[in-house]
Amino acid sequence: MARVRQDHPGIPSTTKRWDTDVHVLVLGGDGFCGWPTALYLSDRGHDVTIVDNLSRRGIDIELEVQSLTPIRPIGERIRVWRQVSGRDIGFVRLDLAEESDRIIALLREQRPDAIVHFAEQRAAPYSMRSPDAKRYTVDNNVRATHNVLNAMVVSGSDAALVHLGTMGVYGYGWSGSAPIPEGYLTVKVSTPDGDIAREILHPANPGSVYHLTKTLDQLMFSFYSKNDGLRITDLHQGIVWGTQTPQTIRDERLVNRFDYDGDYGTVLNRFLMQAAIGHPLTVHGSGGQTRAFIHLRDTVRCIEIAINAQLNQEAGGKPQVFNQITETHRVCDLAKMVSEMTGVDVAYLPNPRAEADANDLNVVNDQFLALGLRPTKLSEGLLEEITEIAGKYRHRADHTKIIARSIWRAGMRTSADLVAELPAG
Ligand code: NAD
Ligand code: USQ
Repeated sequence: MARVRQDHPGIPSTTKRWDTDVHVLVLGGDGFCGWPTALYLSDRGHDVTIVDNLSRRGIDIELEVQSLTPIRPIGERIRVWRQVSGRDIGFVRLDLAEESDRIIALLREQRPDAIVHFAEQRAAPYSMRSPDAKRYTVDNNVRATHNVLNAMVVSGSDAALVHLGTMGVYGYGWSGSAPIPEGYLTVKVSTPDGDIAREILHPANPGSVYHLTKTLDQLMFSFYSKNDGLRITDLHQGIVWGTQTPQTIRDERLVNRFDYDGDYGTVLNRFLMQAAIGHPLTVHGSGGQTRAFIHLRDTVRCIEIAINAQLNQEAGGKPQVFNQITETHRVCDLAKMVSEMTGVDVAYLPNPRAEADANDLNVVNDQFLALGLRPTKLSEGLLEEITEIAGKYRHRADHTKIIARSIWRAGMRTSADLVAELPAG
């Protein structure tokens, strides 16, 4: 049944074809994934507006660390993009967690066809570093997502909402011979009349307060799609590696951010940066943790594919879930690979996180492949990252920020504690 836009009675929300000049709001469009996505969509002919409160830049100041790459202020980024591409990108500075009325006004004014939601506090270690950081992560992420959903209902928006979720909602205790499905699990329920099959949201098993917020997001999506017929896609994305895309390399002032510190740096990008400065590669524990990965260039393509898929289906179904990953690796194997390419040693450090020392990970990612994604493999991009990004900007690295210090439980020790306990001299 076609849905009718509440403030446009009589205009049925029929399925649309993805086209050029589709109007997209990129929430969190100043961040690591959001900025290259905004440029990619703009380059593809879409009308892009970035919405961001610049909180990530504020956290850099709080942590006294900077992106390895010299990122420019958002206004300059947008001006340079106009110079090199001839295309405008809008920018609205707005806090999605705090300014619900402004979100409603924005949706009424701009009537986007699609909304891509990247705007959350996304670092697991940051979310575990202190009681304040835990509260901030929950308040920011849960309220931001709920405010967006509520604003869509109030403004009568039938935009395709594409949210960046995480593989971590499934946790790392299941897999093995039973592959992780895309969002939903069919279970057998025993009844007196025999077994019946039911499809449920895959059980959530978060490993940090940050991951917990993503599991709460999932429930909000289920409710709002059921109750209000919102069209929602949740992308369960793996760890993103890489830095640049064909758009961000057009001018050095468009360079993407590259986090390497113990809170925000993700494992593979950290290893690439560590190799470039000759720092031993910081494997937590045995390195038997298996995780899913995707290159940033594939992230931006997946967003467009997901919007297209959502716009081409009837509104009102359950949320679509895609596992946005292209390969899985053990942390120790990544370290070995980078070490063999560069000659840098591997250091096995006390693990500051409460996580399984080793796990299998078998993930279904059929939908994106069926929709045309051609993945960038690790083997194609690693060396380029080491030389063109980590090597080029290594002089900007603050070596004191590399070791991860956020601990999951009181009493856990990090390698920084162990070094501090060594006798002087
Ligand atoms: P990021 O921190 O670089 O970017 C997030 C952006 O959102 C920042 O620019 C920040 O200022 C903005 N933001 C945060 N809270 C906001 C608020 N209340 N109002 C307005 N703007 C706000 O993070 P990222 O690495 O680009 O990740 C983007 C999304 O993708 C996140 O939701 C994250 O959970 C998800 N994700 C990231 C990865 C990864 O490896 N980076 C992997 C899987 C999923
Ligand atoms: N790790 C190391 N050494 C390091 C850094 C990390 O061994 O120097 C280990 C961690 O202990 C963990 C694994 O590598 O076992 C992954 O850590 P990570 O920091 O690369 O990734 P994670 O904390 O899971 O978070 C990142 C993003 C998050 C996203 C998630 C996708 O910050 O936004 O949701 O990846 S996923 O892991 O698939 O859930």
